[in-house]
Amino acid sequence: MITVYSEEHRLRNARTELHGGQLVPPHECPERAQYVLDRVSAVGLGEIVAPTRYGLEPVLRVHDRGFVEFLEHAAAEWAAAGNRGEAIPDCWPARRMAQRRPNSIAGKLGYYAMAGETSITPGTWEAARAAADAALTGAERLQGGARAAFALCRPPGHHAARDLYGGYCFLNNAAIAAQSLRDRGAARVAILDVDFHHGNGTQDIFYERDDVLFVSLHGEPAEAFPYFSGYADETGAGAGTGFNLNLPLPRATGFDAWRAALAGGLKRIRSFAPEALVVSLGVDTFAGDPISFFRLQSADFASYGGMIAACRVPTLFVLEGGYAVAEVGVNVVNVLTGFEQA
Ligand code: 5XA
Ligand code: ZN
Repeated sequence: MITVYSEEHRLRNARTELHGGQLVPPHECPERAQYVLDRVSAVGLGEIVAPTRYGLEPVLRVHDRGFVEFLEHAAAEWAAAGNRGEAIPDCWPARRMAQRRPNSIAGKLGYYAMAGETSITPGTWEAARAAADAALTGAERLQGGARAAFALCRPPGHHAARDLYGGYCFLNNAAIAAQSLRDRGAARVAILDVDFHHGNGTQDIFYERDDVLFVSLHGEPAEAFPYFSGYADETGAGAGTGFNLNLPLPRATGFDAWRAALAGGLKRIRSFAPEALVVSLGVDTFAGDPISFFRLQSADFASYGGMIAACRVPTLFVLEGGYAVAEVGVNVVNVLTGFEQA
C-alpha cells in the first residue's frame, strides 16, 4: 500500500491548545506524524510518495469560499491586529444572536469556529492544504486501480464542516477525497469514520446526499466531544435520509462491543455497494489515549483492518486523531497491515 506524506505537516506547529482551563502544548503535534511514518518504514508497508498539488478547486467542492479565504489569512490578520498569543476565539454566535460574519478577526474566529481549543498559527494553512493534497493524491491512486492507499494527513480533518474549523481540524481531508472520487466517476462513495470522536464535519458536508454514505463509530456525544453532533437519531435529511449512520458507544467500550458495532456499520456499507471507501482513521479509540474513553488494545487495530478489507472495496485510509503519541504509529500501521494481510 502506498503512503502519501508531505513534510509540510510540520508547518502546523502550534504552541498552545486550550485544554482543562489551561493553554497546554497541543495533543495534535508533529511528532504524531513522525511516529506513523517511522512505523510505515519499519514494517515496509510500501512506497512513500509526496502529494501532487491540486490547487483550491477540489477543496472548494466541499468548503465555502469565504471560509477557505478566512483560513488562509487568519494568522496574519490576527498578528496585524496586535495580538501576541495564538489566534483563538472568545465569542460565538450562540442561540438568538446574529449569524453574520463580523469584519474583525476576533469576530471571524468565533463565526467560523465550532470549538475553542484549536489555535490558528502561521503555517497552519499551508499544512492543511498539503494534508488535503495528500488525501486527493491517495484518491487518485484508487481511481488508477490501486486496492488501497494511505494518506498520512496532518492536521486531521473530520471536524471541519463546510464553513467550520475546530477539534484540531481545518480542511476536511476525507470529505475532499470522497468528493473527488465522485467527481472522477465513482457513482457511490462510503465514508467509515472509526476515530473516537464523531466526524461532525463529514456528516455536515454530506447530510443531504444519497451518493455519499457516512457511517461513524464514536464516543456518545452526551459524554464526549463534539457534544452537539453524533446522536443515533441523526440519520440524514432530504435525499440523504437514511444515508447517515451514527453508532455512539458508551464510556469504557472494549473491543468486543466496538467490533460488533463495526460489523453493523460494515453491513450497511456493503448494502450501499460503494465503488470506493474512505476510512477516517483515528486511533484515539486506544485504551491509552489521553483524551478519549474507549479500551482498544494495539492488536485490536490489526483485527479490524481485516474486517474492513473483507468489504472488497478500493479503500483510502485518511489519518485523523490518536494522541498516545508513542503508540500512534503501531496502532495506525496495525490497521493497514491487518487490511493488507486479510
Ligand atoms: O477526532 N478529533 C479529535 O481527536 C479532537 C478532539 C478535540 C477535543 N477538544
Ligand atoms: Zn478523535
